[in-house]
Amino acid sequence: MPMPDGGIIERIAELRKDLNYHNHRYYVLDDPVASDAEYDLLMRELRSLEAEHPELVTSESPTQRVGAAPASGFSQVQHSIPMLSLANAFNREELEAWHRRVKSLLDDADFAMVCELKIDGLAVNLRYQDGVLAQGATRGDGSVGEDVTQNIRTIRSIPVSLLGGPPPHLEVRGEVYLPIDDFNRLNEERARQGEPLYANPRNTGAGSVRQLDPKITASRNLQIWVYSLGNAGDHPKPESHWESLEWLKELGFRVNPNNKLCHTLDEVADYYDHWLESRHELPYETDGVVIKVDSLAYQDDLGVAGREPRWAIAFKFPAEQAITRLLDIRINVGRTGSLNPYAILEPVVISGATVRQASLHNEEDIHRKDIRIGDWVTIERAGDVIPHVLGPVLARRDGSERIFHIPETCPECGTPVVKPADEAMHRCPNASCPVQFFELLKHFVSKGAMDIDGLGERWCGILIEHGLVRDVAGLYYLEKEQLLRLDRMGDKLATKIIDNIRASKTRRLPRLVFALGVLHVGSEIAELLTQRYSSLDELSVATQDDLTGVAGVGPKIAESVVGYFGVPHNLEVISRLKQAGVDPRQQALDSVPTEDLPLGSLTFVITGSLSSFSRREAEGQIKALGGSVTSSVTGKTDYLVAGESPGSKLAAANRLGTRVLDEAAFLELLDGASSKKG
Ligand code: 1X8
Repeated sequence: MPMPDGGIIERIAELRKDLNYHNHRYYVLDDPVASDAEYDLLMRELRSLEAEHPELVTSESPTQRVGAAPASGFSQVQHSIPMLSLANAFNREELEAWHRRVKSLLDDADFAMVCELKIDGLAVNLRYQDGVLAQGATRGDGSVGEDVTQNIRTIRSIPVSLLGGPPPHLEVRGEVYLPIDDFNRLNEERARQGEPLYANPRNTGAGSVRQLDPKITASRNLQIWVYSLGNAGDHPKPESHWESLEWLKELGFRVNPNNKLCHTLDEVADYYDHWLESRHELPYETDGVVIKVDSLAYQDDLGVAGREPRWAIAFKFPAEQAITRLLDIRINVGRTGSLNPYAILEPVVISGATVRQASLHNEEDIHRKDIRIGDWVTIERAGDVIPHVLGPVLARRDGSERIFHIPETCPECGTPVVKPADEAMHRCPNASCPVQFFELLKHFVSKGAMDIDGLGERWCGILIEHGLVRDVAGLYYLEKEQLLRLDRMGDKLATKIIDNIRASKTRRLPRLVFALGVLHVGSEIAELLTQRYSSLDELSVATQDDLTGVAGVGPKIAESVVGYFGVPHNLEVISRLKQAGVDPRQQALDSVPTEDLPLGSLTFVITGSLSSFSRREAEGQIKALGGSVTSSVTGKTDYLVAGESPGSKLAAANRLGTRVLDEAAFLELLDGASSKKG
């Protein structure tokens, strides 16, 4: 049914208005008036009209929340008004001292205060131009943040166009957070996939906002609480903070309903006490209460001291501790054979979560803190998944407590345990210790090592359990039929695993050296070693003296490498790897002129943090392929490698037109270059 053009434009405008309205009811007010089906119908109609008329698509259309392609980095944003920090109070006395000081600065006037929850999330500044979301930025250092607009756009409780009569220029501030339930679901999923768990909702939420790919941000169900009005241009400001919060609500922002206008310090203290008790009923994490002088004129009078406004204070909740019985200390054997002690606790609830285990560092630390089995101990959960044991409650000892000793033999395989004099950890020296082998196999197939996709933790365990692999070389002798006999293994996955195992045969030598799991040989050291030794054979006959001659390799590493190749079992594994065709070679660096290497004469600058390796490892890889690494971006820089939170170097690169590589592009470049190097 063709409509006249004007009709289409009108219909699109109407659909957007309706969708924004329903969006606000659902995501901001948590009070929907349309069913999901009705909402979907409107969205579908808008999508199809926009598909027919792509020229009518605008960035603030409700269809455009997840449209953006992955970015190569974030550019910097200078905040028009600095984003301040808050002074802290840790007890009632400090709160009273703050109140007295404010009162005296205000010539003894009475003043109202607004109490708000302090959200443990990521502070952002949102800028609206003519009522349309124009920019979302992180706090950064308070003066300069990162432009995360495309990610902010995916957060449904952040309006893309404002309701009512917004001023031409408006900035607001708030805290973006990941709800606790969503955090737990995400971690459950990661546990199923055998991936390492995220530590806490705060870091995970912040990491999600600073994702280069907005699709990942969109998948995280982030939320916002808007807590202050920022730069509003020439628009007349409300008289009080409380009124500005009311106005922000009218404009469509999600403002916390638990905010409270208080007139006395006792009311403030009651608010704090209430939330200290009830904070765990909230679906998000809080770490205190923020108290703000309500009158904006008084706020101006009070001003800022350093980076902290005198008119506000954060009254922090105490760190969450609990006291419980330490029932036992058990050992978990790590990949390199380290014996890691951990505490089994009488279950206790902290921060709304039941805690049954806590980490302990090593025997020495346990003895230094005098922690004994049977002790009552204080444990602390500082926003982390795994709490730690602070120490014993000595007054509660009755003499039945037992001093803990690391066992003399490995609890997994019975091999006598060793403790190198210069290390804190005890180790099981048996490389075929079953638990160690499980950890080693997981490491061997992991991304930074041989990168065998499809072989997650679960399948590693199953392969070992069924005796299909007894050492890492065993992977290369696996046959598809053997895999197909396993429960829940389909043809598609079996094919993928076998293909990926085969593909891993051509990984570069430093990756293989790293994958072997030699104690103290991380990916960076592997890179250094293979700049000198061009094959496993050469490396395996290097002496302690030869090895310490390699820059960056000290006696501890050299001893470990010599020790590794001195174990007959390890030599056998290497020989089986070679037989299976896993024997990468690379020319040693000192025998090839740098300019003949694939990255020869190219200059790199690295900024921000990379997830696959440390800064030094990345440098090592670039140098191994003949490139050079410098610290600042100039006209001579060929590439800027930009990890997460890249900072000012990215801005410089953009200014100079330097090519910018995100982590994925950088990995691709390295892989391409190293295959050329052959
Ligand atoms: C930080 C936070 C503020 C509020 C809530 N959560 C935070 N993390 C609030 O005002 N309700 S204010 C603030 C700051 O000014 N640094």
